[in-house]
Amino acid sequence: MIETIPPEMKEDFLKAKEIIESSEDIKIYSHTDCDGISSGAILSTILDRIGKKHEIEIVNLDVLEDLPIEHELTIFSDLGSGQPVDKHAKKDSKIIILDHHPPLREKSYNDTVDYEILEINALYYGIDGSLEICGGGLCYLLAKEFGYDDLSWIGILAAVGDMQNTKTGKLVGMNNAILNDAKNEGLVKSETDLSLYGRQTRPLFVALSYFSDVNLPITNNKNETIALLRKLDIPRRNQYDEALTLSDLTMDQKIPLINELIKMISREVPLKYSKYVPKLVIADTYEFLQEDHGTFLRDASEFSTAMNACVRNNRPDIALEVLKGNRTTALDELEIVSKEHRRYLALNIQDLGESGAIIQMDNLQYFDGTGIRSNVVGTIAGMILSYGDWRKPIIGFTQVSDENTDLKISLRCSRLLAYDGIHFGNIIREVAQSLGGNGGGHNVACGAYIPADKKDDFLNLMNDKLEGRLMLDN
Ligand SMILES: [Mn+2]
Repeated sequence: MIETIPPEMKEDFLKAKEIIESSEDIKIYSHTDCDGISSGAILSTILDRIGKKHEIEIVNLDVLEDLPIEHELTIFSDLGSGQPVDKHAKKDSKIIILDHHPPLREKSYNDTVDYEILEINALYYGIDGSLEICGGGLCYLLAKEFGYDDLSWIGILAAVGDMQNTKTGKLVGMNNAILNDAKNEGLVKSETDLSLYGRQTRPLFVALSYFSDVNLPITNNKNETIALLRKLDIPRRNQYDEALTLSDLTMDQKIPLINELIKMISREVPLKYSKYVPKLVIADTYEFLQEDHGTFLRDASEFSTAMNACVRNNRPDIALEVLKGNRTTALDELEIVSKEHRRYLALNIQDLGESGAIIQMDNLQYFDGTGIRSNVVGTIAGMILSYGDWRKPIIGFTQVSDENTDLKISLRCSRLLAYDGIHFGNIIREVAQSLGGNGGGHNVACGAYIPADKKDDFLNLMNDKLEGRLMLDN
């Protein structure tokens, strides 16, 4: 794995810098997720600093198919490589693409067209776009060419939001190089530590109750988590008499908790999975040092959730302002959106958590999410996995939108299944494509779009495809 920018890539970043410097009318398109927002925020900050007027739009992939190219320079970040975005390019159009998804075009494509298209895709340089760098990382490397190393922390947020650290428990390759920049700038601290979601803002007994990679006695059971903490002599409140969070714990308090969790998980998992158990509770954590302690902004993972809440509630503008440092009103707005987002999720989970909502098949489980907004069905799938069987993936489906009757399908699973080598993103793509749809994504979190009448075929095909690939017995 490489941690220095390959010379050919460096050359392309310099070319991108020149194109930007020589353009006056610029449009940025970026993706509707944390990585896309981070990418857009970095690009927009570069353009602000060098005094270039620009527009930015955060879009879903489907708008890229027939996009008019109307500006002198159009920049695509965290998307564009997999779509024919230059379909309507004119003779004098300039296009830059910064992406880490599998590219449609060869690197030499620019030589075959009569406009300028500079595509910087991680894979062109032998860099793994699912593990070593994401959209935000690429945009940061461009920012670095302008001398803006202080934007490195956004590259870290992007990588965590894009789950680039899920499989390895840490950032590797170019992501690690970006992390080093962020450390040198004094912006990020990283530690190998007990890893639970909600490190800064969730009371520890609540954070523990959400553990769902394996169903434990403490899963969804706050009485049990409170009892566990009492047994380990860990208090409920911190030194300021606030609810104690993971970030308040000393290493001396964490070690017995880590050991207890590993013991508990090991009791539940098949022997074959034992070697992966420590990875479920120990991982590198990333803390933004310029943010206040005890806020969601301080922890990369919690910060990324807030960014996603904004885009899923059609308020990417708020997320962009927060990232660009214009926080006077944006933080208050973010608070409101996050609250509304949590309320919406809780409401739907309450309904689905009731018995009978999760239907079991041999190798998967699913729920009918009809009525749930399609852009949160994945989040909800992840949250109700703990009410189902962690040994199988969980699939939820709902109608794409009021106008589009196709089904949006989302899949989530325990990280143990991914550690064991299954890549659900690839499986779901294959199955969806065989039914006239499309899909893809990460190994533990992915999705697809299929025609509404193919729901049963989809479930049966997925179920067949997984036969013999899961560890269903102890
Ligand atoms: Mn991305």
